[in-house]
Amino acid sequence: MKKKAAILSLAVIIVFSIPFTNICCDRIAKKNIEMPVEIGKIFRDSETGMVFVPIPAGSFEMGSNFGDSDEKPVHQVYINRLWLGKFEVTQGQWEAVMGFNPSCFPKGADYPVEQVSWEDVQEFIRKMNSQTGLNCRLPTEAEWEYACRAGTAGERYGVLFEIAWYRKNSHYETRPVGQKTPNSWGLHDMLGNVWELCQDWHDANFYKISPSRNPQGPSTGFFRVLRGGSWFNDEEYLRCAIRMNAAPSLRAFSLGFRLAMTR
Ligand SMILES: [Ca+2]
Repeated sequence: MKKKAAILSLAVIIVFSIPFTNICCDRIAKKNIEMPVEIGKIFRDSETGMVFVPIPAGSFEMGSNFGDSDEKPVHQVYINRLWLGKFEVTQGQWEAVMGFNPSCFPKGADYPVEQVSWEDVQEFIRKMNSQTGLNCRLPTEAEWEYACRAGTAGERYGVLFEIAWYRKNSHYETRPVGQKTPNSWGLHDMLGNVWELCQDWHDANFYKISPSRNPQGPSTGFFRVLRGGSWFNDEEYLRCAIRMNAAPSLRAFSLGFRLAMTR
């Protein structure tokens, strides 16, 4: 964890209109995952252009026996169905809702927004929900890891160079969202590009006491959970199970988010 803290500190210093599109309604039998009738549909919000992918209810093994201590013990978790952003929230979407672009790499509407804190994101969500009538929020870290894995059980959901922007291929900057190969549920850049804020407070020992259904994290804490690694990180940080944390007020050029939605 000391290494994680050092990486984030360094980052600080340097500073989706188509309504429901039915593509496929096949039922897919997959162990422990209840594929819903919605699988294959997407939802695009007409106000923001934000695209959401349906995440089926199901169970998965959360954590890693090969990662850091806060990724253990591996434990089974059940997640209710939800919708999750197909992409990281972009600079164009942030600016449309908030009226400004805070990003360190303000290079275009399709780039992920960064330099936004957990607290900033709560204001973005409040305004976006008010404008759109949607019910958006940050995903829990259990929802995030479940969606990242998309039915896989390894350290990653594909070959890293093909699925993620990270230190070895990013040229030390963010990249437009959606250019890398998505996971099997259609989610892009779950690993890499920008770290993604989650709803939960971080507790390194939470997995020892975690509820088995829809865990929400500890009720209090000092740091919020980040997931997935960024353009700035080496491959050891680009894993489905890795857990990073940051103060709720922290803004960093490697830190962004994607939204969850319940309807
Ligand atoms: Ca990401």
